[in-house]
Parts: sequence; structure tokens; C-alpha cells
Amino acid sequence: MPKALITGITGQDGSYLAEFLLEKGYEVIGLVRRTSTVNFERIGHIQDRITLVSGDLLDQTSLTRVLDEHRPQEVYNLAAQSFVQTSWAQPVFTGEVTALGVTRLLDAIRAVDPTIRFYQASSSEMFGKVREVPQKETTPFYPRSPYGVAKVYGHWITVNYRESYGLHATSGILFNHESPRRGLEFVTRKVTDGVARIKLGLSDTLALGNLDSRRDWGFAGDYVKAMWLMLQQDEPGDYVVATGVTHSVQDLCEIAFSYVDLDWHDYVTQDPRFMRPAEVDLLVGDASKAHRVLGWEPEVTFKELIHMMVDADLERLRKEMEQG
Ligand code: NAP
Ligand code: G4F
Repeated sequence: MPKALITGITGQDGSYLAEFLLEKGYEVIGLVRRTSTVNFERIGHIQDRITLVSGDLLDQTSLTRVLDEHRPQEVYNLAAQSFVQTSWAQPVFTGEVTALGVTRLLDAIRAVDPTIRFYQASSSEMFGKVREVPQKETTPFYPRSPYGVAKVYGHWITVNYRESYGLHATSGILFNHESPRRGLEFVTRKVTDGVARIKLGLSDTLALGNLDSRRDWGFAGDYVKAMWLMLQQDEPGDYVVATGVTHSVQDLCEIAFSYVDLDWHDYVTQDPRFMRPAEVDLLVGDASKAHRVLGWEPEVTFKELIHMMVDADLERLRKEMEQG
């Protein structure tokens, strides 16, 4: 039975990847950091089938110990301070976790077992103020937030450990991907939760920031498959994973509100609190390398994704209302 370690298993992608690897017959080890309250909402349904171990990307010793004790063949580094807006408020912390955390983990792998295959969760945020459209593996980076800068570091240290030590270290440059398990602070989930609340009479407005920015949004369940495919290749590399289709935040509002027969103009307001000091205006990916080499294709369209998320939020809130 192959064994994989997932950092960030309590997050959106970690939960989908854990499910995917269990289906493939893997033994799944999940790294979780110590918190005063349990936050296993996304993995509660598979908790008895995975092994959770304590550790933190800020703590090198914990990473070495976990690798030494569990000896995985594959490590998926999904842990990060992943919210762009927070990275301006906590730039040093974001750098410690999202940038230096990658070095800590890579160096622990180098010391314990350099045959381990490593996946780094890189991001389209690295393209930032984009140098070409669409963005592909060779597009130069121009990050626009402390988060984006930290991810550029994480990407290059992954490439560096591949080239310096011959590690099978791969960087997946994933464009935005969402699901009903997306954190409530990200714009897709904020909108689908807001739509459900308005539809159920729990709220009457939704305050957003920049409505003009465009993103290439896909479904997280599709994207974790690409992560696994990358680690099954003989050679490590860099891969863009995207749908190739871009939508504005305004399009997102239009699709989500009209699904429940509401007009977004009647409810959405703009609030400077949600504007960013520097914005990424347009992201759209060219995933032809992932199509060609991995045979990967996205299956869920943007409209299907947003409808899935609105349905899930309506169901969740209706249950909460029934329970009082
Ligand atoms: P997420 O839901 O925010 O999950 C982040 C995970 O990282 C959580 O499990 C969190 O644990 C964990 N974590 C944070 N700091 C940690 C630390 N110091 N030590 C150990 N674990 C820590 O993020 P996601 O959307 O699943 O994204 C997964 C990864 O892909 C992230 O690296 C993100 O930056 C990257 N990425 C995401 C997207 C996207 O659109 N979703 C696109 C490109 C790249 P707690 O539960 O304890 O907070
Ligand atoms: O949903 P967002 O917060 O995602 P963002 O900043 O694109 O980052 C996400 O995708 C990255 C991949 O490109 C990941 F690496 C990263 O970890 C994260 O998962 O914002 C999307 C867009 C932005 O342009 C933002 O300014 O939506 C705009 N927006 C407008 N109003 C808003 C809001 N974003 C949020 N979070 N909240 C708003 O009220």
C-alpha cells in the first residue's frame, strides 16, 4: 500500500486529496497543527480512515520526526497561509509559513529520505501583474501581494532542491479552484453563502470589493487529481493547472444570484474594506502541458461549480435554521 503525507489536510484541497488518495488505495497521513479547538469539519467523514499527526511548517523538528516515523513515498505540501488579503496584514507570518515552510519540509525530506516524491502547491498568484495572456509554465512571475511573493519563493526553492539534490520535487501552478468546502472568506464562497442567506431571508445585502478582477476558476475536486498525476511521472517538473476560461467577479455574482431568481444589482454593494493595496486584474491559464503530459482535463464548468456551491450553502443554512 503506497503511503502519502499531506500537509494542510484540514483545508479545502487537503480534504479532497485525502479522499482521492484513499480511493486509490493509499495509506494517508495528515499533518495537523495544534489548535485549541478542533477544526476537522472537512475531514470528519474520513477521519477513521486516515492517520493524523501533529506538526507545523514553522517547526523543522516536527517535520523531520513525522517523515522519519511514517516514511511516506509521496509528500503533498498544501499547507500555507493561503488568503491573499491577510498577507498584507501578516506579511512576515505569511513568509514564514508559505515561503520558508517549503524549505523546512524539503530539507527534512533531503535529510530523512531523498527518494520521497514532493508536490508543492504553487499558485497563479505568482503571475500577478501578468506578462502574457494566457499564463503558462514559462510566463515570468510578477507577484502583487506578500502571499504571491512567498509562493514565488516556494516555487523556486522546489526547483532548486530538484536541481541541487536531484529530488523528485514538482511545482503545480494551480489557478483558483473552489468547492462547497472553500473557506468563507474567498470570493466565490462569500458570494454563494451570501446568495443563500439572502434567498432564505437571513440577510439583505452582500458587501464586496473589486468586481472587475477576472479569475480562471475551476473545481477543487478536479484539481487534486492533477496533483497526484504529477507525482506519478518519471521526472519532476512544473505544471500549470487551469480551465483556460476567465470570468469577472461581476460574472460570478450574475451566475450565483440568477440561479435563485434574484438580480445581483439589488443586493451587492462595494466596500473599500475588501479592496486590495495591489490587485491581480486578470488570470487565465494555458494548461496544455498538463493535458498533453498528464492527460488531465477539468470536468466541472464554472456555471456548474457555482450552482453546486449555492445548492450546498442553501442546504447547510436550511439545516441550521431547522435546528434553531
Ligand atoms: P486552505 O483551505 O486555506 O488550507 C490551508 C491549510 O494549511 C489548512 O489545513 C491549514 O491548517 C494549513 N496550515 C496553515 N498554516 C500551517 C502551518 N504553519 N503548519 C501546518 N499547516 C498549516 O487552502 P486550500 O485552498 O486548500 O489550498 C491548498 C494549498 O494550495 C495552499 O498552499 C494554497 O496556497 C495553494 N493554492 C490554492 C489555490 C486555490 O485556489 N484554492 C490555488 C493555488 C494554490 P488549519 O486548518 O489549522 O488552518
Ligand atoms: O477569492 P479571492 O480571495 O482569491 P485570490 O486572491 O485570487 O486567491 C486565491 O487564488 C489563488 C490562486 O490564484 C490562491 F493561490 C490563493 O491561495 C487563493 O486561493 O479573490 C478573488 C478576486 C480578487 O481579485 C479580489 O480582489 O475577488 C476579488 N474580490 C472582490 N470582492 C474579493 C471580494 N475577494 C474576497 N476574498 N472578498 C471580497 O469581498
